[in-house]
Amino acid sequence: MQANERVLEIIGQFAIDGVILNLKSNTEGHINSTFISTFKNGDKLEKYTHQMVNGVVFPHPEQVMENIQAITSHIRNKLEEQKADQIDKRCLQLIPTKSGAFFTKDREGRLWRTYRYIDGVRTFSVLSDAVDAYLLGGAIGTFALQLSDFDGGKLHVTIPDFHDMGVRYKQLDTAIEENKAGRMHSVSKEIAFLMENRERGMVLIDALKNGELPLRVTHNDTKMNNVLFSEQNGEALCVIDLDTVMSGTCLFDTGDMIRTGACTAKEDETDLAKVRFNITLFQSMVQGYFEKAEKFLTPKETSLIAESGRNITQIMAVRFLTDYLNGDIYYHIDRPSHNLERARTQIALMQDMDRQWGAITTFIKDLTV
Ligand code: GN1
Ligand code: MG
Repeated sequence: MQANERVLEIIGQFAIDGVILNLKSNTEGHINSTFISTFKNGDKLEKYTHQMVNGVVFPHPEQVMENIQAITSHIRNKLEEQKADQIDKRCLQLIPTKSGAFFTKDREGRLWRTYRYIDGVRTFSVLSDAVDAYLLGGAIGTFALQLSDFDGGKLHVTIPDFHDMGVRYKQLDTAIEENKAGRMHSVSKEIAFLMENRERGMVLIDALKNGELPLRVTHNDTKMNNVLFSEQNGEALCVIDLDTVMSGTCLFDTGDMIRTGACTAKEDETDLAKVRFNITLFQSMVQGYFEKAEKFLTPKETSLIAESGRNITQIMAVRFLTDYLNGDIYYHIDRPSHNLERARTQIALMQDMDRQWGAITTFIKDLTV
C-alpha cells in the first residue's frame, strides 16, 4: 500500500464530514509526521492536520493526548468566558474519531490524531520586526497566564527530565564515551565550549529543584515557529505543538522563545557569521511577555529571564550534539551534518549573547523598576 493510502485509511477513522480533495505532507517538525488535508463539505473547503506521534520520543502517546485534551479544553473555556473573538484560531481543536476517541492507532500500533487546521496564519523562522517580537512575547505570556490556574499535578510527565541540564549532559557524556557514529574527531571545539559552560547551565534546574523557582504548567517547546500569526492583521493568535506541555519553570518557555525569536538566523544556518543575537528583538519580546506574565512572575523568575535564553540555547546545543554523536537517532535530519550544524548555531548564539551580556542583563534589571 502507498504511504498516502495508509494515511487516507487513518483519516477515514476521524469524524470529518465531506469528501477529501487533497493531502500533502508537512516536514517542518523534527519529531512527528504531519499531513494536511482539504475536504469539500457542501460548499465549504475545510482543512485538517493529521499527525502520527513519534512513539520513540513519546513512549506513552496516550498520555500526551490526555494532556493536550485537558489543556485545550481549559484554554477554550477561558476564551469562551472572556467572549474572545475567533476562538477556533486561538486554541487548537482536536477532532474526535467516529467512535468518539481523540486518537486512533494504525496496524503497527502508532498513534494518530487530527486537529482542525488553522487557516489564514503564518509562522516565522527568523524575525526581523520588533513589533512581531513583542507580539510573540505576548502570545507566550498569554499561554502561561491561561494555564496559570491549571493544576500541573494532573499532567502526565510524557518525557521525564526533558529540560534537566544535568541529565542532558550525562547523555552527552555517554555519547562521547561510546562515539557510536565515529564522529568525535570533528567536535572537539564544541565539546570544549559546552564543558566550560556545564556548571553555569545548572542554574535553572537547580533553582527549580531546590524550590527557589515555582513549578508551573509549561509548554516546553516555545520555539518561534510554534506561534501562529494572523495573515490578516499580524496578531499572534495561537501557540501550537502542545506535545511537551508538562510541569516546569516558565523560564523554559521564555528561554526557548528568546533562543529562537532573538536569533538572526535559522536553527540550522550553516554560515555562522549570520548567527547573531538581536538585542532589540529580545527587548521587545521580553516586554511583550512581561506585560502578560507580571501578574504571576516572582522576582526570582524575572531576574533569570536573560539567563533562561542562554540556558535553553545551551541545552539545545547539548541535545543536538548528543544526537550527532549517536548517529542521528532522535531528530529528523535532511543531511548527515544537520545535527552538527544545529549544535554550532546554538553555540554561536550563546557566544554572541556573551558579547552583549551587559546590555542584556541591564534590560532585565530595568524591567521591574
Ligand atoms: C523538537 O517538535 P519540534 O520539532 O517543534 C524538540 C524540541 C526542540 C526542537 C528544536 C519533543 O521540537 O525540544 O527544542 O525540536 N521536541 C522534542 O527545533 O524533543
Ligand atoms: Mg514539538
